[in-house]
Amino acid sequence: MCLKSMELGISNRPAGLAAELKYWFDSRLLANFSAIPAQRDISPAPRGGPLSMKLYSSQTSPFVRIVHIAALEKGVKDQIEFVAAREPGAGLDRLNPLDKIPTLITDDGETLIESRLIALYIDGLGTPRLYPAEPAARRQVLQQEAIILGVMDAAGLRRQEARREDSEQSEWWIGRQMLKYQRGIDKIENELDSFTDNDTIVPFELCCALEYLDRLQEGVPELGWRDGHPKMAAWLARFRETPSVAATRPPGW
Ligand SMILES: N[C@@H](CCC(=O)N[C@@H](CS)C(=O)NCC(=O)O)C(=O)O
Repeated sequence: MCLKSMELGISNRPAGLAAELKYWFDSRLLANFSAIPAQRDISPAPRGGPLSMKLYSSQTSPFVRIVHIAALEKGVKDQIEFVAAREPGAGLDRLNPLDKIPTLITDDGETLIESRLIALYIDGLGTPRLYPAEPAARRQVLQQEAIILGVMDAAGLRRQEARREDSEQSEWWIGRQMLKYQRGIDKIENELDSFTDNDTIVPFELCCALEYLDRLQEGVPELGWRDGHPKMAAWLARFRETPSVAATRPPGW
């Protein structure tokens, strides 16, 4: 491989190649240093092996929960080490400039941010199911996902505003977020069958969103969604018993 194409390779897969080079380099150094047990402490976990990926997470993040469910549904949860992102020294800000969870380090050493990108990556580790391959069906899933995650973002921003001093809160900003939130959940209620009558990521995301809204509503009552959305409430009562959903419910939820 010529230098130019190596450089291109590096720019395409910076973290992965860098990790591989470091591994090779460290292995060579340690092989010449007999006092250190050869490789045992430095070998990366085998690709696809137990704990070969790292997920920066917290127990209560609904966005992390989506990724966790995707991993369970795809049977790759054992490959993921969950790292408490908010522990001192976790260093998430050096990996993700947005300093947000979820952030995934793949077994290639690549850093992926945003729940939807990570869930897409996890789905691609086996035969895609959570995001259908057929273009029209895939677009529909991505569109419905955008609405659900958008509702979560708007509700989260509304909740954050409530944490500011009363005098600092913006009525204009609150109104904007509440409109997005209300239009979003109304749309989902009206099209509930299309959001839930399938085997994709969408019902799982909707469940994570609704249980998250239930928690936010404890601090901001206007984020309550159950009144006026009876179809969603009845659906959630059934779907919340799905094993991967029940297994990832934060304690106390
Ligand atoms: N759009 C992002 C949202 C992720 C997000 O907002 N995560 C929260 C925790 S639930 C976070 O890390 N917030 C820290 C911050 O915004 O500084 C995604 O889908 O991953």
